[in-house]
Amino acid sequence: MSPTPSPEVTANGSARDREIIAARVIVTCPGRNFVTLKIETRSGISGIGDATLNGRELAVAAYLQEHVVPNLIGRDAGRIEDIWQFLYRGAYWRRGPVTMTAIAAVDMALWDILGKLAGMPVYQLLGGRSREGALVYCHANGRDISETTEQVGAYIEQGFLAVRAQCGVPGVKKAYGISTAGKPYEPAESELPAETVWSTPKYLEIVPQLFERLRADHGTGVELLHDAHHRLTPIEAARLARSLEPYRMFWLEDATPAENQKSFEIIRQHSVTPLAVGEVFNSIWDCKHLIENQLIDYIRTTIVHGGGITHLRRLADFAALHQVRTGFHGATDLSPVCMGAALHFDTWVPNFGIQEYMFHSDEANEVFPHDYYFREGRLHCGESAGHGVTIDEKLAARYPYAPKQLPIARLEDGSMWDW
Ligand code: GCO
Ligand code: MG
Repeated sequence: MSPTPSPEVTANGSARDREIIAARVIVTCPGRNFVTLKIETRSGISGIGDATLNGRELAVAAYLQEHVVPNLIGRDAGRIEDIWQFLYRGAYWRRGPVTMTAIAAVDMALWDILGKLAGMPVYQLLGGRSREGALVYCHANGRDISETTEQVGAYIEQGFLAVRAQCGVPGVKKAYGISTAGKPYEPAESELPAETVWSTPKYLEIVPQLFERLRADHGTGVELLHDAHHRLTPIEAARLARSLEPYRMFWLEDATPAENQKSFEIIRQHSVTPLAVGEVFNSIWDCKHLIENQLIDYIRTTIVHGGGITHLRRLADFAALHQVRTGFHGATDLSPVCMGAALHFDTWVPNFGIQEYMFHSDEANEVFPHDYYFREGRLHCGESAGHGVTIDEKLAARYPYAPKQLPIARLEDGSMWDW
């Protein structure tokens, strides 16, 4: 029964040691749903990858279980690039959030395994440290401007150097980014999508007032960000971007939906407010025109939804050629596993901009023990081999999957709009 010896024998094990012998999908809900892929090798070393796609968790779990896992068994976990190409090109059906999230989970787990085999943190495998820590921004929100400015102040006190600010919109019942009283912000609240109502004119009235107040209250030392969450048409986005210029934004995010990448030209023609986009992108092709034409300043596509470290590295290098920097998505619906992997990437990538940091619940942090930590406005990845995040499977099993979907938005006349 002895298998053919592999020619690829290294100090850190042979291809036989690296052979993938098992892979399984773990779904858990410590406060919110997370999907994790765990890959095991013959050496006993295993790695994990995040596969969470908010509101569509089981689609990715099934894609992994049915179509990816059977293809992994018997492969050399060290052939990260080839496995990526196999899953991307080999599937015939390319791209899309489900496929790219599944590929990302495999890729993250393989980099984790490689790091453990090499005895190195992932950032070291990527080329080593470019900085001491990753500048992060957290989320401040409030029902009105006063509540928001108070929260911005509280985060500055805690050492944050950059804060995203959102506030309630008078006349709009459930504006994007505003928490339900006393709870941390978590938009996927119900089994079927909550219906929210949207008014762009009302929103455009309040946002410049919010940032005028924030600069008056907190000065110019703090970086301020805002997320329009795909609600505006290009010309409305241009108007907002221009009206925010006096407040020197770090960025205006998702000002308009980006399927039509050319639409960002309209915003650029009218404003010098820096633009960020890409949390819903899955590949370099979603932002090729945006980057090549320098229509954006920050690309937000992150490891879990963009095909993993292998594809993001390609995207970041392409962005660097055009002076576009990274600003990875980091909402709570991306698991601590993605955060760990992203922080290694952030520590290495030369064209780093900023990293989003929403705080996971204590339960989620217990299910996913990790070595990254916050200090003085920055997140720091740890020095353990791999990406530094593990899963407590016993604990995970105590939190069964609970179906939840993101809300939808309609205009005041009932027309469907972008949430
Ligand atoms: C952000 C995002 C989130 C998304 C969420 C959807 O900038 O963090 O816009 O708030 O809405 O990740 O699942
Ligand atoms: Mg966003």
